[in-house]
Amino acid sequence: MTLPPTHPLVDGRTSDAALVRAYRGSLTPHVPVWFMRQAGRSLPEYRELRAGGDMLAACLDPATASEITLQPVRRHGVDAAIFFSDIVVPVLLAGVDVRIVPGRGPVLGTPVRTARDIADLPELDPADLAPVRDAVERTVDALGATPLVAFAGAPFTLASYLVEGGPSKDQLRARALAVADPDAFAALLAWCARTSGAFLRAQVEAGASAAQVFDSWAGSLSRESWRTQVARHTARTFAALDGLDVPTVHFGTGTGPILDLLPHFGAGVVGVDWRTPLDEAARAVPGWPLQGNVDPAVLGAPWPVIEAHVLDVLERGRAASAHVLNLGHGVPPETDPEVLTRIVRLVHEVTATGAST
Ligand code: 1CP
Repeated sequence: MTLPPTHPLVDGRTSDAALVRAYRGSLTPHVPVWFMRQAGRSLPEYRELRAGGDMLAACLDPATASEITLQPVRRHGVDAAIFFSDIVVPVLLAGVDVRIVPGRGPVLGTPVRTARDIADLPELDPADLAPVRDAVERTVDALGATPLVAFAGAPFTLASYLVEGGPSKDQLRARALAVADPDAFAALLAWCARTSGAFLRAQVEAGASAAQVFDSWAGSLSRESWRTQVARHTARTFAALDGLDVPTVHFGTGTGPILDLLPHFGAGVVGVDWRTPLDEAARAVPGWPLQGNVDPAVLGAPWPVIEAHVLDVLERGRAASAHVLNLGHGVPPETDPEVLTRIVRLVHEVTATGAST
């Protein structure tokens, strides 16, 4: 299926947006900017709306998920919305017992540790993604010319939560499974790729104008393990979008050693964490649009320090064929939202020459 004529990328609502143009490597009137985890705990209006309610229930209530997605767009004037959901939403919708524990993250009722556990994982029925489609449709209607970014977890990042049973420091059990039982590990990654892929495709079909895969924990793997055991499954997540012509972004943390490999596995744009300067990243992936990479640790500093850092990121980003300013990872919950608004203004002002790429 190709995108329907009423899709915002097709009917022209977002096809000329700075974000979409930059992701496609075209000239933009200013460097576009959005922030990973821009929706969420840094915003008082989010805390008020959530007020102790269950996180996954909020994700599955279309009106709530849509409102939370729109909050940072209204407040900061960012160039994109990122759909408010979580990488484990499709896992829950497949029928796996998973919760999000406040202050901690996704926790499994029963971790998935053996070949038997993996074979028993239920398949996601795409019809069960209806609340996701509904939330995306409402959001896209409200956004008008601002593009919505769809997202999903990359197979290894999702698999880490399933195997570990929750957040972990270095994904040791997941990496141990890769060594102890490579076939079971491959079967698990294939399940994750199907599940994440269906989640991503549903968002794009419902109106998202770009798609980002979060390979957040790719950096805990060796280059060799990522290349030989994981990369083809990440590529399958992107391949779920076959036939839908939307720009795609691959983001991970600690991916410095594998940056040069990323463009070969399905993404058109490379997201860079805070560890690799963008000019260095541009040398690793010459000609590719880059997204990043303001250090989240800088957001609590006095404004002149933040400003100097953002200007440095912009300067280094000029080495790329196109640049979308973002953070090198998510917004820390304690961030003063006023700082994010000031960054958006700064980026728009200093790059509004009409000649930025
Ligand atoms: O603006 C946005 O980006 C909000 C939408 C969003 C996204 C893109 C949420 C809401 N989660 C995610 C993706 C996500 N979830 C990733 C990939 C991005 C990244 O690397 O940060 C990962 C790894 C998760 C898993 C997860 N969910 C964690 C991390 C746990 C760990 O291992 O360190 C946490 C804390 C959650 C819960 C969660 N998801 C989202 C929010 C706002 C929250 C906090 C819930 C709350 O209010 O308590």
